[in-house]
Amino acid sequence: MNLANSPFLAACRGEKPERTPIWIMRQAGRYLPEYRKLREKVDFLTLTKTPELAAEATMQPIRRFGMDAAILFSDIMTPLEGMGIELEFAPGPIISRPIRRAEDVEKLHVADPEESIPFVMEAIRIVRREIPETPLIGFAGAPWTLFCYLVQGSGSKNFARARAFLMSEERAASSLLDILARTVASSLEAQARAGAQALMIFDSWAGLLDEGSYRRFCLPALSLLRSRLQKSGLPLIYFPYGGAHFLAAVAELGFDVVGLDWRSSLSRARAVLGPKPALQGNLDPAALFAPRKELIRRAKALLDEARDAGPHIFNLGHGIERDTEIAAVEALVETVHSYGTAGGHS
Ligand code: 1CP
Repeated sequence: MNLANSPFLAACRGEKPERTPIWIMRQAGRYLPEYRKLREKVDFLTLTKTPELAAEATMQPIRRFGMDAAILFSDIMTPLEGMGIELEFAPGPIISRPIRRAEDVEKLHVADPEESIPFVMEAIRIVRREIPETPLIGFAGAPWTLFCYLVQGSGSKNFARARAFLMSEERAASSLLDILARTVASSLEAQARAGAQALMIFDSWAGLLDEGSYRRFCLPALSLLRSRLQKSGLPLIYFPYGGAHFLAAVAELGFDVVGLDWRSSLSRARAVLGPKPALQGNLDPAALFAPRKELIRRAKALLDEARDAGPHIFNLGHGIERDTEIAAVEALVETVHSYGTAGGHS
């Protein structure tokens, strides 16, 4: 098959593919026995920094389930070491010296990906060679989501310190978001040059902001990203987790694909976003723990709703949970592939 005609890339371009494509956020990970086996031998950072192993983890879910897109095995925090940040994983990211003052921001610089993360581009080249028939998604964290970890210092339920930094150090906060946007743009451009076919921006903590703060702090950084990446010619996917309350602002950014979490309604999102972007999502990851019949009923209901809501890429509404059963994922992929055809019910 010509890669450009793959259902995933067709949907990204806003066309109606012959069948609905599916991939799953965090599809490479601990619910897979073959991933756990890889992880027995090396820690997470080593895995992301060893191109052969990162490529292997990327391809595992493709081989097992025949997903319609691969996503590079890496992490949103990976490009930050090149900015002068010290980073560990336990298992989530830990920043040894969080950014707490305006002076801390002045010490940071925009990272050059070819210098600081060449292993990412090498992993992309290996995946391209090994599974040329499957489109590969390169990705990065959104500036605000990376800001959350850098200021808070680790994961958190509500990132109160990061939100407070926006209020107390407005100029330093904008400056940090700008450095992050430039670092992320360079990383995604390098991933595009190495052979990625689509680029995704994970804004996992966007939903913590009210619309005013989102517009004031996130829109400038995201429009910088969007205008730089438009030149790559690749489809851009933006996933504002928990962001249903500011989708009108997201609409102004003009991304090719918008990811939705499971609380959003596909048809309501379509009404706000207009006809252009493809919608990606948004089955509740918990549905994979429901009785098989209920899982399939929900997947079909989502496909039915999507049929009237324009181009659609099937996905979960957030990352797959680590104790998800393999058989449930198989049933989901099978359902989407057989039921999600352009022609309708089968
Ligand atoms: O122990 C392990 O094996 C490490 C666990 C792990 C994994 C498998 C981490 C640490 N990152 C990853 C891979 C990863 N992270 C991918 C790989 C590709 C795939 O989807 O298959 C991707 C896309 C990410 C992106 C990522 N990392 C996000 C955005 C997506 C989301 O879930 O919202 C975020 C927020 C992170 C930070 C992070 N890295 C790792 C963890 C456990 C976390 C979350 C920390 C927290 O709860 O705040």
